[in-house]
Amino acid sequence: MTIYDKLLTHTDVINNLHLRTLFEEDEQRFNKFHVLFNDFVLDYSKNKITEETMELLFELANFSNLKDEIDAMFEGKKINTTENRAVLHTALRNRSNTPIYVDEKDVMPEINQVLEQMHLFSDKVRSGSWLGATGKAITNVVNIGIGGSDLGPQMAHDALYHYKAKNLTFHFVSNVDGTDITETLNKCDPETTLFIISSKTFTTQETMANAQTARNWLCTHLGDTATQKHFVAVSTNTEAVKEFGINPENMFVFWDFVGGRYSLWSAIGLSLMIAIGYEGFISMLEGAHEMDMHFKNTPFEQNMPVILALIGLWNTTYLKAESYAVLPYDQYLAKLPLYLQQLDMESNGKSVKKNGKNVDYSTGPILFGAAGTNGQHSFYQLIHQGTHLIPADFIAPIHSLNETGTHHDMLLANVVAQSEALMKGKTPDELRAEGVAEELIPFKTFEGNRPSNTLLFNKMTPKAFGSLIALYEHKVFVQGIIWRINSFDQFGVELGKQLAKAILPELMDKTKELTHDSSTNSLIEKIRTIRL
Ligand code: G6Q
Repeated sequence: MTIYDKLLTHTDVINNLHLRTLFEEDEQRFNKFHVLFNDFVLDYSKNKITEETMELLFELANFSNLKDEIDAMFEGKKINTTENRAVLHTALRNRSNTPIYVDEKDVMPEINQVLEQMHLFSDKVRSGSWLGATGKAITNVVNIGIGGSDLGPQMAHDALYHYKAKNLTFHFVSNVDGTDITETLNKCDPETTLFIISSKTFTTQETMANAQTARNWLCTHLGDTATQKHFVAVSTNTEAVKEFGINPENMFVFWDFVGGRYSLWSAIGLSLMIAIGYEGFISMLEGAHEMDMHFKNTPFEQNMPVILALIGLWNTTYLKAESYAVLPYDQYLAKLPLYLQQLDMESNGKSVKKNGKNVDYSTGPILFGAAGTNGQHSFYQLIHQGTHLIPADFIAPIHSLNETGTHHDMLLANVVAQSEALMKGKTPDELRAEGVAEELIPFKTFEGNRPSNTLLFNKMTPKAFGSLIALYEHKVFVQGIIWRINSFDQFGVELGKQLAKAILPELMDKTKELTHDSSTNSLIEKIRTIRL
């Protein structure tokens, strides 16, 4: 029997068990199903698993050559096969500084050089010694970028807001909707604003449109030469940066072995370094590096990213859960679900295997979430009593950075209560014992048996944050390997972009003939009638 068949057969066993019974029958369940890394604890005992499930999942990981694949990524092999690229976000945080070769060239010297360039620049902005065109210090930093060039820095800025320089305000403009840039510029003074144009390709339509609008605004107020003091670029495309009018000295490079959604650790994190300082940024890299070493060197049975991945894969592919909730009980992590949506869904939202054949199993789930406790008062109803199986990750720091009265105790009580409620449910007998009226019992019954992980760590620090994000990156990687898909391309976003390019001139000129389907033609006509 193949490992796949063994797992499929095993689902019948699991589907007949209830988590409540599993806990009642085995007091050691938590001891068996939790894993530690630094001050992180991942409790995965409230999943629909037994020891046999985990053995089978580890067998699946071995069968998928996971260890070799992990090594291949860290060694800079070109594992992004459709784009013939290495995948080396781990090199960006390689604090041990061991050489890593791509095409026989050690990438570490260049990585360190750019980090140093970021260091010098961020120190100047933070200390007020980087002066704008009229001699004033910077007070507002605007990162213009989209997707991977926006979500990481923005989410990290919020996550580490506690450590942010108090003299600086940060803005993140991504949407091509003119409202985004206009409302941001309304909050800024041209004399004291610095724009960071973050774009790996420096050709992305939205980013270039926003960058041009920002430049026009600046030049209208301060004249054309002001660009030199108010614009810097983060990109792999030196020519396009020069053409835009940014001095190459004010350009921070990165490389094609860094995927957009994995680029927070590169110069794409420049706004974050300005916000939290060089030491804070390095501390974040160290946290990620420690998670990298744990991932690379720990046997799968104690390996946090591997376990998190296997549990997720079990839920998605074998227990047929189509979605997955990420529920951070930390206000600073409110944007984590948005960030993970890109990381997970853009990486593993694939239906073709690396060998070009279609998959015949489910791959990446639909990910959503919100900061606890807010989600409890909206969509948790469906998680508790709806018809869908929605595994959840609860994430919480044990100490708050803002210990205020008993707020944090209340927050923690809620996170622990939610996973208990999902696991145990509430039976009709329990309701009767509480004196609930018979006609209300069906409505008040909770089936329970709903899986969740709980991830606790001591406190939100740059280091803990780095480890947390690296944990999820590696989780996504492991799942991609086992599903045999390429987690590092994103051709799925291309078609819409191409069509938008074709439609743009049609929207702006009503004499252009329309040759789309009747819906698309009518929508374009409607817009033209109103706008032109
Ligand atoms: C991420 C994707 C995508 C990318 C954006 C921005 O992995 O590739 O989200 O980051 O399309 O691209 P640029 O940085 O090239 O502007």
